[in-house]
Amino acid sequence: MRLKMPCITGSDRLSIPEGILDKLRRARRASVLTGAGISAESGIPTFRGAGGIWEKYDFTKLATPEGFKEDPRLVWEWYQLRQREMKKAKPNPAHETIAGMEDHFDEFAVLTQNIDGMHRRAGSRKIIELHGNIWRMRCSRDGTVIDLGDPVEEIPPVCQCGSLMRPDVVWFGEQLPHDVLDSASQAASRSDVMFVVGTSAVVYPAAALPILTKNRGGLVIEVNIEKTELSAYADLSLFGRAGELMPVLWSLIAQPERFMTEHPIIAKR
Ligand code: BV8
Repeated sequence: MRLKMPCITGSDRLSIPEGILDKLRRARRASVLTGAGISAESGIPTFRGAGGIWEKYDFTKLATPEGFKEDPRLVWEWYQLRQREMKKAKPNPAHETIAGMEDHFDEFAVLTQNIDGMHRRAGSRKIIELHGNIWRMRCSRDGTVIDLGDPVEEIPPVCQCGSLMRPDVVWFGEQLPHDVLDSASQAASRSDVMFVVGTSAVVYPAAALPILTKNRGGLVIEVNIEKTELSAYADLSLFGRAGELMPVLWSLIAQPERFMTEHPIIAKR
């Protein structure tokens, strides 16, 4: 059942079929799969869509091992630029809502494709970074990992062993670390509900995780400003900005009584 909702401002309208709402309120194990869309309202551009960074930059040259081999300086210029943007950005109400959901469930995990570190800055602890983190770099020869508090200064940075450092992210054509994929698949298959927020769901294996939840009888709730590859599989798609929808959706699920007082007309539906 998908509800086509115009772009929602604040909490003026959000109605969820009783059956789904009931299941959401009884769920004990949950996960949230996030993509670039959840950080859009923090001012971090998404990849696809209007103004997406892939419009300006060719990811085959910048987010692949081959691209790094060919021109490591160009690749670092790009990651340095993104670090500077991400440093300026702040978590938004969608990140904060997800951080607040963690202790409500017996099992909970944020499965993020984002390398921006925003979920941790918002207070989430149970985070699986599927594609790595821009605030770490590692030696391209011996794998030594260095944490970065600030954007890199000298580019390309060099390891004390003399080899080039590379961003500690997963590039296209590279496998996700086994432990990361295993724990993400575990979390997805054990979830009573997976919220899928701000992703176009076209990059694999991340895009396959909601299907794992669905195949195990779990609910898939999509939050996006538009339809995606996943909408056909979702039990419910809520169309609107994550920073506006997530707080309302969560208060409807977790504090029905408070929601009733705050939104009496809606909740009765
Ligand atoms: C691998 C880190 C083994 C670096 C990234 C099966 C089928 C087809 C292809 C493949 C396949 N299996 C493997 C592949 C190849 C490839 C792949 O999936 N290609 C795609 C393009 C088809 N996958 C891989 O290479 C993976 N490795 O599989 O290894 C292997 C290898 C080779 C061949 C076979 C097997 C590694 C993938 C990881 C790559 N690294 N990032 C960096 O960031 O620099 S991926 C990067 O792009 C992001 O991490 C993210 O995953 C993806 C972008 O997607 P989104 O985050 O969803 O962002 P997007 O802009 O697309 O969408 C934003 C959405 O938000 C939109 O829907 C928009 O409407 C919405 N939105 C916007 N604003 C808001 C909003 N929603 C709500 N509120 C708002 N305000």
